[in-house]
Formats: sequence, C-alpha cells, structure tokens
Amino acid sequence: PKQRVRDPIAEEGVLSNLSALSPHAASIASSIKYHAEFTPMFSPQNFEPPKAFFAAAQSVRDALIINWNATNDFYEKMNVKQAYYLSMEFLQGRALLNAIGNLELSGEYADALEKLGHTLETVASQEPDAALGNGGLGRLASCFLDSLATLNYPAWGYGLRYKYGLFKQQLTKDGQEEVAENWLENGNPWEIVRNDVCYPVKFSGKVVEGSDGKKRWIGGEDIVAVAYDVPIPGYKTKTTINLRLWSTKVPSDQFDLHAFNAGEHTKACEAQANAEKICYVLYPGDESVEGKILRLKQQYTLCSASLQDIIARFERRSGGDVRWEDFPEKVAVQMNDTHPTLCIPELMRILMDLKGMSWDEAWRITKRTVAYTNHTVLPEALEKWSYDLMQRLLPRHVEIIEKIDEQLIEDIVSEYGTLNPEMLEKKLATMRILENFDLPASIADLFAKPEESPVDETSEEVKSKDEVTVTEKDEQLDGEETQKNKAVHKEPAYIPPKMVRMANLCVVGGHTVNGVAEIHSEIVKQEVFNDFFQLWPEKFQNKTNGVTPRRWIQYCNPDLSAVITKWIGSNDWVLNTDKLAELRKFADNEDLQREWRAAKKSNKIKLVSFLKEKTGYSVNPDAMFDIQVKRIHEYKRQLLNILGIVYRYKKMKEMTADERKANFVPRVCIFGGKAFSTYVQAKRIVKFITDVGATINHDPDIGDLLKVIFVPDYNVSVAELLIPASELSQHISTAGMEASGTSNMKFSMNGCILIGTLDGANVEIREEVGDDNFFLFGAQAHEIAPLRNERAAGEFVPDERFEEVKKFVRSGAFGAYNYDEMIGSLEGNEGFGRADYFLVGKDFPSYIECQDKVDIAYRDQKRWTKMSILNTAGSYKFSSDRTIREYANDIWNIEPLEIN
Ligand code: B1N
Repeated sequence: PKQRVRDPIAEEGVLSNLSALSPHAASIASSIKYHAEFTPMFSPQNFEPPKAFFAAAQSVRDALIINWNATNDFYEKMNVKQAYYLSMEFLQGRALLNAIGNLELSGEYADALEKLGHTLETVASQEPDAALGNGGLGRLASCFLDSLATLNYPAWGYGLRYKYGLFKQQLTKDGQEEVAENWLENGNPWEIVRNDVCYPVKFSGKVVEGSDGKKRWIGGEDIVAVAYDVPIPGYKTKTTINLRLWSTKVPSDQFDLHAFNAGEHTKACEAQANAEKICYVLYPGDESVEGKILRLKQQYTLCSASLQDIIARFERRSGGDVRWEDFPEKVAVQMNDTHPTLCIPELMRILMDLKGMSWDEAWRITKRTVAYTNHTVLPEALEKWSYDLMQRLLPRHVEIIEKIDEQLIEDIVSEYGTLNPEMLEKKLATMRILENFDLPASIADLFAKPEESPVDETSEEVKSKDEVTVTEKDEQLDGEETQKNKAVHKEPAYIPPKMVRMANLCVVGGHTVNGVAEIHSEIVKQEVFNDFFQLWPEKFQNKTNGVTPRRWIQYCNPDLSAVITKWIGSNDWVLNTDKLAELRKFADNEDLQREWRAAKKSNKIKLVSFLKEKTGYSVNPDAMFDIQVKRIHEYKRQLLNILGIVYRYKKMKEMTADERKANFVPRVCIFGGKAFSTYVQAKRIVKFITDVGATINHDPDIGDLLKVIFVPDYNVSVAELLIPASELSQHISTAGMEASGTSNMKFSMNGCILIGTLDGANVEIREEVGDDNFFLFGAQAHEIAPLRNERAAGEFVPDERFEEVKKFVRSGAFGAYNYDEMIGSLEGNEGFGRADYFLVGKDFPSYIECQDKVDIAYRDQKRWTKMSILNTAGSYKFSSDRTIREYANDIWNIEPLEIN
C-alpha cells in the first residue's frame, strides 16, 4: 500500500539492520513488527513491553496454528481413537517461553526481540498467568497436555474459560486479602474463539414422555456454550493439540428488545447476565465441597458441551455409517476427579433420548467410554450434591442416576444377598449413589424388622417434607452447612438430607478408577472405595502423577539444564528423563559439583532480588533456602513448619551470639500459598507466618541467621522462580492425607532435597533418590487412626518442646493478635474442634530433630551437593511423559500418531 500507517518501530530505527539476524530470526522480527502494527488493541505511538509481548505472542500463534490445523486434519483423516481430558481446572501459567521452547525457537525470539529493543525476559514477564485452577489438580491437567502433545497422542483437553481466574492474594496487616484476577483484561493472544462451534445447554424445565415412550427434557433455561480453542504445542514435534475452553452466553434470540425499548434495561439484559455469569469465576476451593448452584451449572456446562462436541465429531468422522457400538473404540473420556461426573448421565441421556438407544446399549457404551481419577481421600472433599437441588436443575439426569442406583442395588444384592442381612445393609448404605434414601420396597423386605410399624413410616414421610422445605431455603449452602443449620433449628426431627454421591457414581459408571500415587491408590482400594474394590477389583489402578520436565527443568532452570546436558552429553534427557539417572555416576565429581553449586547460586541470586521487590526483605544468598509452597491447609501442616521455626528462634534467643553461630546454619524460610477465602484457620496461619516473620526479620540478635518470608500471590510463575533456587523443601502432610503432591517432584528434579513424611508421592521419590537423600520424619499412615484414638482417649503426652513453643506463642511474642484459637486447635480445647486432628503435636519432636540433621548435612557442602545431584538423578520417574504413557496404555487404549 502506498499510504503507509505510522511505523514507530521503523522510525525508532530498531529494524534498520535485520541482516545481522539469522534468516529465521529476521522473519520472526518482521512478523512481530507486523503484529505490532496491525494489532489495534494498542496505541500506535509506542512499542512498550506489553505491546511487544502481545505482538510476539501473536507471531508465535501463527506458527502454532499451522501445526494445530495439520494435527487436527490428520486426526480427522485417520479417524483415530482420541482421549479427552475433562477438567474443571487447567493451571496453564504463562505460555510464551513454553511455546517458543517447544518450537525450538527461543534463541531466534531472543535475537529478534533484542533487535526490536527488548529482552525476551522482560517481554515474557508481561504475560499474565492463566490461573484457571487452584493447585495441584489443575497444574497436573496442564502438565498432561504438554506430555500428550509431546508424545504425539491424539488427545484434547476440555475445560471452562473463566473470566476471572484464581484470586490474587494480597498480604495486609490483617493477613490475606483476595482480589479479583482479571486475566483477560488486556486480551488473550493464545485463544481462538470459534463462534461456529457452539452447543445449547439446558437447565431446569421438566421431563415428559412421548407417545413412543421416549423421554424429552423441555422448558427451563437455555444457554449456549461457545468454544475458545488454545493450541498446545508438543516439544520437538509438529503435533499441536487443542485445549477447548467453553464460555457461556445467551442464545441470540433471547435478548428482550421490547423490555429494553420500554426502558427496562436491567430486565432486558437479565437472561444474558444469567448465562454469562456461569463462566465468571473459578471456584476458589481446593479440597472442600461447595454447594453453589452456579458450580453445578459450571460442571454440567463442561460435561454437556464437551460430550455434544465429542459426539458430533464421532458422527462426522463416521461418514454416513454411524455405528454406536464403536464409540468406545474412538473415544476415551477421562474425568479429572468427580467434578465432571455428570458426563455419565449426560452421555446416557444423549444416547437414549437423542440417539434412540435402549438403556442397556447406552449403559454398555457409557461404561466403556469414561474413566475416573480420584485425587483426594479427605472425606469432606468427596463431592456430594443435594438431591433436591440437582433434581430442580437437571431433572432428566436425576432420573438416570436413580436408575443407575437401582441397578447397583440389584448387583449388590445378587452378590451379597446370601450373606447376613446386616452386612448387606451396610454394603448398600456405603455403596449406593443416593445417600439417605429408603430402599426400594422389594429389597426393604429383606430387612423387615418386626418392630417397624407403618405409623413410623408415615411420620418419617412428614419429616421428609419439612426437610425439602429447609433444603430449598438453603439452596446456596452445601450439604454440610445445611446439616448444621438443621441441627440447630430442627433438632428432634432431624433427618439427614438426601444427597447424590458423585464419587460412587464415577466408580459405578467408569471402567477404571485410579489414584495418583502408590500409597494413595492403596488407600483408595483398601479404605475409601473398599466395598467397590471387593466387588470389582479389576477396575482399580494406580497412576503416579508426574510433571513436565520442559517447563519444570528446562525452561525454569536454564542454568542447571546446561550443566545436566553437558554431563550427560546431550539434551535427550528432556524427552527421555531416564537419562537423568546417568548423573549418579558423577555425583562425587568435583567439577560437576562446582558447576552444580554455581547454577544453584545464580538461581538463588535471582530469587533474592525478586524477594526484595515483592516483600522488601533483603536476604543473604549464602543462607540455606528452605521453601514450603502449596495451598494453605491444615493437613499440609504449614503450622508444623512455622512452629519449628519459632522453636528454633526461641533457642537462638537463649544463646550467646557465638553459640548461635556455632549451632545454627543460616536459613531463609520461605512460605507461599493461598487460603480458601472462608477457611478461617488457614487464613490465621497465613497471618501468623507473616507476624513471626515481622518479629524475627527485625530482630538484631538474629540477623542473617534466620529469615521468614511469606511470598504473596504464589502461582505458577512464582513457582518457576522459587523451585530452581530451593535447597530444602517441605512436604510434611499428616501421613495418608496428601494424595500425591506434585511440587515435591519439581523440587527434587531441580536438585532440592526434601524433608517429608511418608505420604503421597514422597514415598516413591524417597525410593528413587535413596533414603540417604531424603529427610524423613513423622508417623506413618497406618499409625494415624490409632494415634487419633489415643488422643481422643486423653492418653497422648505431648513433648516438652511442643509445650514450650505453644507457650511462647501464647506469651504474645509475635504481636498483639490473639492466637489462642489457632494454638487451641492443636490441643482440642473445648470449642476449638478436633483435638490436633493433624497430629502436629505428635510429629513435632521428630520434625525438629530431623531439622537438626538437615543443618548438619548442609554444613558439609560436598555431601549436600551430592544429595542434590542424586535428587535430580532420581527424579527421572516423575516425568508426566511416563504418567501419560501409562494412562494411554492401561486406561485409554490410544496410540501415538505422528503427523506426516
Ligand atoms: O490433586 C493433586 C495431588 O497431587 C494433591 O495431593 C491433591 O491434593 C490434589 C476440589 C481438589 N485433590 N483434590 C483437589 C481441587 C479442587 C477442588 O475444587 C478438590 N486437588 C487435589 C494432583 O493429583
């Protein structure tokens, strides 16, 4: 064009000498320049970092789209079996460095951006984290996508496009404050809206039966789910898979123009607002059940839109010849925890009501298609929904769930009917999908007891009706809260609310159930779902979690990666982490040790400036960096860590300066993590840690010997800075309570030594890195129940040192805030709930003794470096590539397919 628009980049002369760049870098530079000019979202006058980021991301996206189209076309042509990972959470973090790394264009992008006046690092740091997840479960889903693409597996992710991701955490003098995270504010260069890919989703209404006997779900509220696609590039492969995120809107014909013209603006926009609010916020809970109608709507939207999409694809790829019995040969659906359980009744509904199948046909297909991963055994986290609420929102699904429940009862009775009735009754009570429901009349006869009179039954029915009214009033509350309310208001007539147990539905409707670490899968089989395990042992598997070595070593820790590559002789380890084990033979080599320490030191120095910027605290890079970062939860026991620090501080204060120096290794203790906004105890712990920090960090007696820092707003990007700089990390949950943990794997990969209990994946990490290279303490899983009983019986005698530390906290050593309740929870004082349910007091002595061993080991830097090397070497098993191959082979039955 003759009439050129203003070209600030050219005017600034930054592109004057492209010839200095490699041809590839030069074409990247001009692509960035093109996008900077023709992206109208930024003002044309400048080329500041935010604009540079957006333009660079768009140029990367161009490259991704080519591969992404080729991948999808190829799958379409080959009509391959595809796996679909359904998850309410994907914690993607930033995408730029990952994408250019996977495309092997990092050097070219760095050069090109430098020519344009920026460093790659500054540009990359402009990107907001995509925080569509709470923690481990969501990040696992994202690591899985990277591995699926890298290993050329035909697979897609399905999730929701939340407008607001996980809240931002601010720390004030009162502790944590939550602020909305508007991650889409400046646009999202990675997503592609597909207005042509949208499906209707219905809520409420009623079910009618046609003259043909077919059920139809009519009336109610209709919304539309629209696809937003995010290309996911594999490492060193053309394969670029898809993460399809649904957003909700009102059907186009539903805008009430008459109301608007009559001046009723709010009313006119009501339907629109109701539809859009479904995807407004990510539920900010980690391991707690929430009862919001909105959350159920979110879950159903994910399931319904994804299944409609999957089915449409299946039909399209079948050409004119749709054979439904082949559906499970083409489709594998993985439910990431119970959040997408509605897949089961939704697939049944579509197959029966819309595709005309019989119940038996539909059930056979559904069972062969879906599988379930369990991520937690905490009883309060096993999802249950109020039956009444669900019936109001999804009446047809509830009919289907009732029938699945009925079938299950028949299976259980036919298996155990000949045993004693008491046992059968117990089995039914724990295994049924519907909780607090009467038995069908035919079965109830089996248990008929002479004293049961018809009068009783009538009065029970009356109570049940009361119950429904209360539930309706309390529809915003979850089951637990509803119970509490009723316990207060209706004491004598209390009847437990009718609930739908989602996990039981998953176990019944899925062909496979897996846990996420060996110990966890054993607990799943032997405890949580033991009755099901006895009935269907072949359903149960273990799939130990993993993390992607691309993001979690190569990109976040380039210094260490260079050392690893040099000593292994190639960078094959990025794809084949088994090679990391070769480092074992050099663990004592002084040259490697020196380079290893230098890499760690440079990461620590980077973290020092980050800490200074975010918290104002200056710390000594030669101190030991000791880190605990994860969601704040009592079972994860941040309280054990901070009380250990308080004890250390108290001992230091009792010594002379010389004694202090001789007895303690200088440490920087770093915490990070978010507390669920209504989890009072977790928020108190956050406040306590910052209070302890404020005291210790300003104590002139202590100086560099001890610092306590709470890093605000822990997220994926902060983890990428902290983990490479860590030397000791804490994974200290009460044994049996952490399903797996995944940051433990990331720390170990980056040469950090773990202090931990025998819980989750810690057990397997310790096995691989060796007992000498893992700091173990604490009670074991099988001891926990007896210990709690001992505690309840008042037979527990706390260690002197634990008493001492509690007393010190109560003395007001850390400010004016009253910590009686927090400390009381460790004692079971009246009114403060479960007597030290997480056994902080029990494990405290072995924990602080173990910390003394850590100090001794750290003083011997040769020994410590060897331990560090052996951690990286022993972490090879924890690549998500290994995990994904296991899912593909043992659960999904899919094969890799390389694009040609
Ligand atoms: O899933 C991770 C595990 O490594 C962790 O040990 C486990 O705690 C975590 C309800 C959850 N389990 N359950 C959840 C998340 C959100 C929510 O609304 C529960 N997260 C885990 C990966 O396997």
